[in-house]
Amino acid sequence: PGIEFGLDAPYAIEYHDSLPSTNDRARELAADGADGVAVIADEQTGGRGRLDREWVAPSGGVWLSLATRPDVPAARAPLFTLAAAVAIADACREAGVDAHIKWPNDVLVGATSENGVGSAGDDATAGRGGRKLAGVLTEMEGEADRISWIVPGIGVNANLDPEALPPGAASLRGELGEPVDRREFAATLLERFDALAGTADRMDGILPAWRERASTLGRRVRVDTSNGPVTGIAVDVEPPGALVIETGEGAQRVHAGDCEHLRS
Ligand code: BTX
Repeated sequence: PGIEFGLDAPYAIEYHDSLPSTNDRARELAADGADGVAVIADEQTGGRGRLDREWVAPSGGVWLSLATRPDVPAARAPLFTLAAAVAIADACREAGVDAHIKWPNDVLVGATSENGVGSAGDDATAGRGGRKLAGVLTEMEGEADRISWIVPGIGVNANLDPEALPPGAASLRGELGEPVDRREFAATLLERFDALAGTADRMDGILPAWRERASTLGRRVRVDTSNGPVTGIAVDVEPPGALVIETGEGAQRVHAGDCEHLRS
């Protein structure tokens, strides 16, 4: 534990060869007062997705969680998830992979056409028309008016064989045909995230960047929310991260849920 990862980044780096989950370690650090530490592991043995789902995280990925204590109201927490998705998409593009964001937090590669040709099997979370390259799991604690800590957890399938991943997954190596420099990738990602997170108080710094990189807007979607499914055309994302869906019976805003891109 605590090996210097040797990154030139706006965060202190705590590198581990193996951890159950970088989010668990970053939560510990953040609850202890750490602000601005990136926990990175080569492998996770108990990686977590949203809603208690498993995140497969063998050696070769970029598994990274940030221990942060930003001075913003808890209602703005979704912005950090959007910022993480933008940072991932930008780092992927810099590495030469044309990645796009599916609301709110999946980074996908592959067909972006309306018909979603190239759909990734029957994994509903992978969504139509794209294979999942990365995901974000943000965890936080705090009062309504103030975040105590927030841990954006970022998982990118970097130098992995897609065969070793669940159906519907893609990796940078699989797309490029050669491995990426994970240090360089992580440094780009952290720099980008830091710049975006710094605009969270304005509410408007992250959304334009997100809109530009998203493949969800303009498409027919179904979002499974805790109140049931909402189907319609995704028309916009509004502060602090709600998806606006035109349902035919008026616009509905959804704040959380699994989004599937539908064939139109
Ligand atoms: P999610 O709930 O959107 O996606 C989880 C689903 O994605 C799984 O049910 C499975 O179908 C699929 N899946 C699992 N592993 C992979 C993979 N490696 N690539 C593509 N698809 C996969 C997304 O949750 C949030 C993931 C965050 C992961 C990071 S890694 C660093 C940090 N630590 C940790 O424990 N979680 C975060």
